[in-house]
Amino acid sequence: MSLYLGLDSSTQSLTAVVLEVAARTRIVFKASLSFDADFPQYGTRHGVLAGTEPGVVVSSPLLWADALDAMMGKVAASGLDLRRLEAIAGSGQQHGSVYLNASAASVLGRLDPRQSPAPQIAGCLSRPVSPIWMDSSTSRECEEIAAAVGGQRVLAERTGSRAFERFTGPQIRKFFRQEPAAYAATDRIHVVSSFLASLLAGRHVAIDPGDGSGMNLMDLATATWWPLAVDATAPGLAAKLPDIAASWTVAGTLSPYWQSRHGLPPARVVLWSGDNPCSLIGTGLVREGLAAISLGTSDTVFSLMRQPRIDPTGTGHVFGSPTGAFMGLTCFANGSIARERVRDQFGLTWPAFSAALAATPPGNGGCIFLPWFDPEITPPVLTPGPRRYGLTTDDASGHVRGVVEAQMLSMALHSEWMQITFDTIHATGGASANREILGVMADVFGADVCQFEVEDSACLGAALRARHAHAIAEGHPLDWEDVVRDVVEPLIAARIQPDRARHAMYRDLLPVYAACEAHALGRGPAPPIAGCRAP
Ligand code: ADP
Ligand code: XUL
Repeated sequence: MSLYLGLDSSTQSLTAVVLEVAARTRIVFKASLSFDADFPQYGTRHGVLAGTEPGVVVSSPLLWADALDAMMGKVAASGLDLRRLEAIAGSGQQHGSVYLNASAASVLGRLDPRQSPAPQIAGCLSRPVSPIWMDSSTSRECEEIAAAVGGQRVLAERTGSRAFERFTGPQIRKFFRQEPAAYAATDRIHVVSSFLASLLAGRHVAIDPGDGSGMNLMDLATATWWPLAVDATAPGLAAKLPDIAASWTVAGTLSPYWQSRHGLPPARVVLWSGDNPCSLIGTGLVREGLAAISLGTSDTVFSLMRQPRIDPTGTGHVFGSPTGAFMGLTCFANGSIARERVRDQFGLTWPAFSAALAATPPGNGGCIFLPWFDPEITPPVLTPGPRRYGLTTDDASGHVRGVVEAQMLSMALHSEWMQITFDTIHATGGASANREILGVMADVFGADVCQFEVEDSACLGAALRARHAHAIAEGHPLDWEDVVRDVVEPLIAARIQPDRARHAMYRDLLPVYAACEAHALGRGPAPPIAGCRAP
């Protein structure tokens, strides 16, 4: 019997899952720490620090390190026989970057086990904060990088995405431009995933192609840094970037720090990846023809791709998959946070939100609500503010249905570029516990929707990746289908089926939704809203 630990450092929390592999694979430990509630000394709200300028969204790498320490303490106190812990892998919110000076290389390897990691690595940061995926402040840098490599289309074909504000490359360029001295003092730039893996291994480790492809810096076909993009981003950047290595690379063993501090064994530390690539594994999308929707802080829709197909509309991404193939993904910033805004605005609980959704007619009487509370990634909206078509501001249930329908219609519209035919959606993320929301998903997509026992598929995917990499390191590789068997089983009894008549209604509503989007973005005439309430 062997144990494998998966960790997921997401926007708002750190989660851990331990898998036990015997005749069957099962989950024997699960725990979660909330950044806001469990680490109030950092003063985050929804996992982020209060912004200084519009569009700027940062968090604290020391908070992530403290949370990792607390979680390793919880794992150590779990009562599991941790001598059987073979390997650890992790998942990180994508795109966020951590800036370290030259002292990190030695400090990471000789942390004092009597103290928590945060105060010990504070002096290694050449930038005290980390810009994260919600940041939308780098439009200028996006334009500059795209122009320098021959245009957005060239950048997308080479790296899998056009330049996006939240991607690491544009963020690095902005840091170089605004704080040249601090940039010069930076020896290594990690993403969230490779930073936390480096802490565990006690030395700088590589970035995997899943997270490397979220930087606008990696050549997707070869999984190596693309010199033209690296040079277009900032001078001297090539020397500051970690290596890129296959997702199943063993970076080392758990450093002596974790062994002494928490009595953990020298388990293998496998490269971490991004949360979406890990979710691909944790929702069982290890072959083409399946799709998943994650309803986390962000909402994402994704699917495995054997060959990369770039989004001609420029909204979607192609990332590396931890299987060695590729994944298509479209990301929506106004996910759970927008649902929460509506819930809180009308003083609802989640059960009351669900009841309001169930009590409102599908199609919302023809009203459309665009829930762009925060800057939106898809479609790009830099000046936030919700837009209402036919909806009065005091209509609580109209807003509840409006936010969910708009999110689902937007996902359907902006995932067409992936050209995947699927009849089942694997739902994951915190809000996938809500069956009323999943009902709207099933009706809009005309597909069955499955729930899973583990809602944090990124964390589960990380644990499964640990197992996969360990098997390779032991010389007896496993098929991915075998890796995900037993644990990533959709809950059959919980399958939600679409209603054909409602699906037909949503198909007719999709062009109306698209027209509202176009109108709100100043790209089209006022849409023909039929049967809506007075504006
Ligand atoms: P992260 O992206 O940080 O990993 P999670 O996947 O953990 O986020 O999702 C957390 C979110 O799930 C919360 O912010 C909350 O809005 C949402 N959530 C939790 N329970 C429900 C529910 N019953 N209905 C709708 N949303 C929910
Ligand atoms: C994906 C994206 C988000 C983050 C946070 O491109 O920006 O989904 O990974 O979870």
